[in-house]
Amino acid sequence: MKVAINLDKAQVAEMYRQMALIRLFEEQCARQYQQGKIRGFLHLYIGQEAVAVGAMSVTRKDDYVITSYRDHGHAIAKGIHPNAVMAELFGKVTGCSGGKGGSMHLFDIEKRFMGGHAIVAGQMPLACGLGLAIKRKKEDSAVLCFFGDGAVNEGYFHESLNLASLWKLPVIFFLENNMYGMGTLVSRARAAGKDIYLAADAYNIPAAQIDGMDVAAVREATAEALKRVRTGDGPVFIEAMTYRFRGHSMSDASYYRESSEVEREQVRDPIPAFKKLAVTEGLISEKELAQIDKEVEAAVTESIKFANESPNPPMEALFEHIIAS
Ligand SMILES: Cc1ncc(C[n+]2csc(CCOP(=O)(O)OP(=O)(O)O)c2C)c(N)n1
Repeated sequence: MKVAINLDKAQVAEMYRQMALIRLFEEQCARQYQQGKIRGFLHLYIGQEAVAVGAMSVTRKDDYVITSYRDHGHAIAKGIHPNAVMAELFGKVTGCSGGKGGSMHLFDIEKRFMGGHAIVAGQMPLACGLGLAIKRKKEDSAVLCFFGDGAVNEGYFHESLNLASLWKLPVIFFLENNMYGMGTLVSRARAAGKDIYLAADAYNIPAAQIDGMDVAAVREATAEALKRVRTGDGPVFIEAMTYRFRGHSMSDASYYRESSEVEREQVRDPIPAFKKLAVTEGLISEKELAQIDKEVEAAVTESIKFANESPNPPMEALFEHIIAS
């Protein structure tokens, strides 16, 4: 991990708080799922927190974020209250999508969080649409579009990169390479093997590969990318090398990888690594970290209480928000 030298004390505390919050929130999600409180699909982001937190730490409120079904971390980092996320996972009316979206379809228009999309790569053309709207309105906000390594083999990926480059759209294409698309190792699914960021060159898009386990490196790369995107020079592609510590979803027993591989990767866990670095650099004390941990625990406990006590959507809402064609 690089030296977090460019961060001040407040930024370190906030980035640690966000990562710790997302981690604990999701550990509790797994528990709530096992207890039958959360149903349907549940894809945990555990291990990848540095990507969402590092990226979001330099965005503005008027920037858009759009992502895949593995969306809890992005939603919380974009500022959606944990209560509204947990309530959504419980299917309650107080959830950020009114209890009708669930884990894969978190949404909050006010926060400019445009989902939560279950179709692999489906968020990419939508990101281009958002970028086009920004451009037409002559605004200088940006779109951060997160996707996994499985998305890069879809047609949408190529069409989106092509159009975004051609039309100079203000989109950051943020690949979270966690090594697997469900149970398929990236090198088994992609002819060109590793270094996916090189694919952006075919579309004349500047690209970089970064350590996605280093929150400070993610922050720095995003800040750089935002500069270009805001000046109207077109999209940027970032490949963040990361790893998911849990299964693809709750029903995945992870038979496709050795547990020794997971243990080896856990040495790169972004949270203890950032903690250690920040303490060594004198940017935060063990006491301050413990206080943040306490606050995070209280926030997660509160989110479960809130979700438990919230009502289900009313019967009358059954036919609302349905598009018929
Ligand atoms: C178009 C499409 N094809 C297949 C699926 C089934 N599916 C769901 S998740 C997934 C793997 C995607 O992996 P990746 O993009 O690497 O994201 P990750 O799960 O690692 O975050 C697949 C194939 C789908 N949802 N949509």
